[in-house]
Amino acid sequence: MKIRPIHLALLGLLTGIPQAHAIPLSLAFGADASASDNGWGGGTSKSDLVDNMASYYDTWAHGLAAWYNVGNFHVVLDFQRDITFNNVVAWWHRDVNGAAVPNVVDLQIWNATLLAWDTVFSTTNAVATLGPYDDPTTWTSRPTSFAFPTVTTDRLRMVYDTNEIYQRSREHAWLHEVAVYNVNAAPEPTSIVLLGSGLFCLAWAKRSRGSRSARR
Ligand SMILES: [Ca+2]
Repeated sequence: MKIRPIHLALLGLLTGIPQAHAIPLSLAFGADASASDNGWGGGTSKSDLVDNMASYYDTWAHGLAAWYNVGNFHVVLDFQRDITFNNVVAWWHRDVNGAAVPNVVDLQIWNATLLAWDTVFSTTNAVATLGPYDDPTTWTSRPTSFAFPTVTTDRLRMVYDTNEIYQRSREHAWLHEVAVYNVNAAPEPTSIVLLGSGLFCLAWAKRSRGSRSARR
């Protein structure tokens, strides 16, 4: 019997295997993550911030939670190499209507000459960019997306104001992921070769079909 997607879906239902969602592959996947502190409660895992997962299926206890009203909280991602990017997507644990999402966010990159952080993006209205839950059936999160002119760096720091959250909603923020992307980047040479090969095959197939039709 030929295995079709419907068979896999039925197998998943019968065996209780969750259908894991996958966010686009982050350039920060596997980076070294550190933070202002070690988090608290179920949110004490810095490595969860760079595992390319916005939802979890085994337990609620994932990600990094900042305590209430402790001023600026920050997360540092050390990529261990220079990477180029222009978009950061922060995923916030099970937020309801932005109550536990910061409005005041700065993104900074490391300036190795001045030995200081350069701010490349600032907002006081991050909740306005809040997107839908990644997977509402499980321990999930919602994204805020920040776009800025393209930068190249080996370290990113995201700073957010916990006081602003507390004053607005008496909540605290809890990150599931800090994903990094280079949006609209020029395709890699390998992609161009693959695309070229695909176009050649398509043209060849069309020509073959045309020849067969002509012979009929
Ligand atoms: Ca994660």
